[in-house]
Amino acid sequence: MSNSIPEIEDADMMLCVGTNMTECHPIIAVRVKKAVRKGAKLYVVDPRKIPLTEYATGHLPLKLGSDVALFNAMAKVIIDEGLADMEYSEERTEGFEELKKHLEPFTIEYGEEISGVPAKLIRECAIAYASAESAGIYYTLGITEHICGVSNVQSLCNLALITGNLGKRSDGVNPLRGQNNIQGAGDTGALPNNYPGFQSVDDPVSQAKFEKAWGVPMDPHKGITKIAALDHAVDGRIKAMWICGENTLVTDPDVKHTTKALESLDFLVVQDMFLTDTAKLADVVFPAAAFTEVDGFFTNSDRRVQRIRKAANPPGDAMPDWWIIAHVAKRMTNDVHFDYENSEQVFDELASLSPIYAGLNYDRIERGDLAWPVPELDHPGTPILHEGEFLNGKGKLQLLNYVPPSENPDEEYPFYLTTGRRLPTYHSNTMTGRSGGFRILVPNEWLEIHPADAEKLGLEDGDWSKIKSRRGEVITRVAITKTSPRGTVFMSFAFPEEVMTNIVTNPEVDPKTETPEFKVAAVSIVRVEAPTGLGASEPLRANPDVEDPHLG
Ligand SMILES: Nc1nc2c(c(=O)[nH]1)N[C@H]1C(S)=C(S)[C@@H](COP(=O)(O)OP(=O)(O)OC[C@H]3O[C@@H](n4cnc5c(=O)[nH]c(N)nc54)[C@H](O)[C@@H]3O)O[C@H]1N2
Ligand SMILES: Nc1nc2c(c(=O)[nH]1)N[C@H]1C(S)=C(S)[C@@H](COP(=O)(O)OP(=O)(O)OC[C@H]3O[C@@H](n4cnc5c(=O)[nH]c(N)nc54)[C@H](O)[C@@H]3O)O[C@H]1N2
Ligand SMILES: [Mo]
Repeated sequence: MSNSIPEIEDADMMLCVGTNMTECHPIIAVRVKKAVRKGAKLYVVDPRKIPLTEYATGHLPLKLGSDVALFNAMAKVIIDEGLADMEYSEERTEGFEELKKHLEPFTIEYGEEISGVPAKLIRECAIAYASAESAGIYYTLGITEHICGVSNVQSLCNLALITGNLGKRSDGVNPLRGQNNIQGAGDTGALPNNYPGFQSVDDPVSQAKFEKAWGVPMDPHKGITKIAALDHAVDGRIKAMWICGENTLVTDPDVKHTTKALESLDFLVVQDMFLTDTAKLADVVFPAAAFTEVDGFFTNSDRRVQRIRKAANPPGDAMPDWWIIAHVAKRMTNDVHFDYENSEQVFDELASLSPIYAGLNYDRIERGDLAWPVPELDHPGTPILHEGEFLNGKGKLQLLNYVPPSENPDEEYPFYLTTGRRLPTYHSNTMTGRSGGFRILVPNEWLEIHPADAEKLGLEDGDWSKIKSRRGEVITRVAITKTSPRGTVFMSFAFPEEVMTNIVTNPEVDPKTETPEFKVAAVSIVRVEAPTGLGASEPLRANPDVEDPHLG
């Protein structure tokens, strides 16, 4: 995030895009609700009527994958109405005139035609965003898990840059990070293109620095993404794989392809807390300790570096992840660099090699209130990025075009399927599925479908249906609800033992990030008889229309 979480409650305007915050980031959503209570405007851009819309000044229910058309139209309104911050644009950005010209065809009428959001509402939202003193953008997977994910994000950056809403309190462009320590994983170099501290692997200065520190030559080439690695497992270029903390078989798109990839490997290692579907395919399984069973550090969504502390002993042979990796590495290389005695030594090495962590140590992160960059030991941290200037010079405005999703409804597959999360379950349910309480809240999967679509298909609430895409098919119950718009259905992926949702999802990726288009697949839906064996008697499910428990 460019800004810190507590600031959100002082925003004057919040633009929440493709983020089902009350279910997926409930703690952050509390700040949004507080801001609304203090009088802030809230606009929600999401195809579905998610619980956050209950608090919204306006809900823009756009068609799947049409964000660029919508945000370009908003940018044009802002410029045409004279609401752009010209001083900021001149001082801190480049390409304003080019953007203005590029946006000429992106009228609000065109925006309406592509996104389905009424032109008037697009205009209202644009004016509210541009006229607010501090307007923050918050987004999550609804815009990144598309073949146009990068363009989607850049179209939001354009809005922030032309209105000067980047670099001060309660504004910014804020991706809410997904898993608890996904930010920390990136910080420590678990990315194909960076050393720890986001230092590029193809930068000779960084290469020299890490060669000196680690005493071995660095590979000067960027690595590949997981998506590419699975493809290479199929084509035989990759023979062995080590999967740490991921249930890849269940959570990657196109399960048939993933299964083939993992089965093609000569050697698979899985490091997990549980014997997951992925771990069952492994030659070696390393039992990992849970976050409550280890000492270490996590970096959260707003870049605050925090200690985690051991509260219980791990069961059986389970060991901390860093310990397992270091011990295998030591046996492979006999390199003394892997002789860490504790997680603090790992942290100190990270800080010594990464300028953004240079001013941190275990004492300084004791209270967990410092956001990186923290370049020196007496530095107070940087809760707000880009204050006064951008690190890389000027903010470049991007000339973006609308690109439709890679699959769109046709006669054979007449519905859009979008997938995501529900509050009581976490991803493949390996963890939440082990708790009885969660099972009461969400006992099984269901397909969320609009009443008009259900009627056309002869479906009644609780009926069983077959959802089929170009990749394969699954069977699940249906829940009739107005949460999803007509023509678009929704499923989670939390019950793989019954409904392997990712059999049907679309493996097409954004060409820059190789993030799959989990958010759009074309599917057909037909009513089927209840399968024997599965949930035999009464259809079990929680009612999705029940009020948001966080209301009020
Ligand atoms: N309870 C719970 N919380 C979680 C998780 C969990 O599994 N369970 N997972 C965590 C992780 S790793 C992540 S990444 C986050 C994900 O957090 P979110 O991204 O908020 O969750 P999703 O449900 O995947 O999808 C978000 C929204 O995108 C909308 N959407 C779909 N297509 C489009 C589109 O084309 N445009 C726009 N504007 N919106 C669209 C969907 O309707 C949905 O409401 O949640 C984190 N928090
Ligand atoms: N259809 C569809 N598919 C999606 C998405 C979607 O929106 N739609 N979203 C995608 C996104 S954003 C994400 S993040 C992925 C999530 O995909 P995964 O990360 O594969 O999902 P999880 O079920 O959370 O699996 C995490 C695994 O880590 C293990 N684990 C937990 N803690 C530790 C630990 O400390 N150490 C080790 N070694 N293991 C641990 C858990 O037991 C679990 O098996 O799913 C992706 N897949
Ligand atoms: Mo995620």
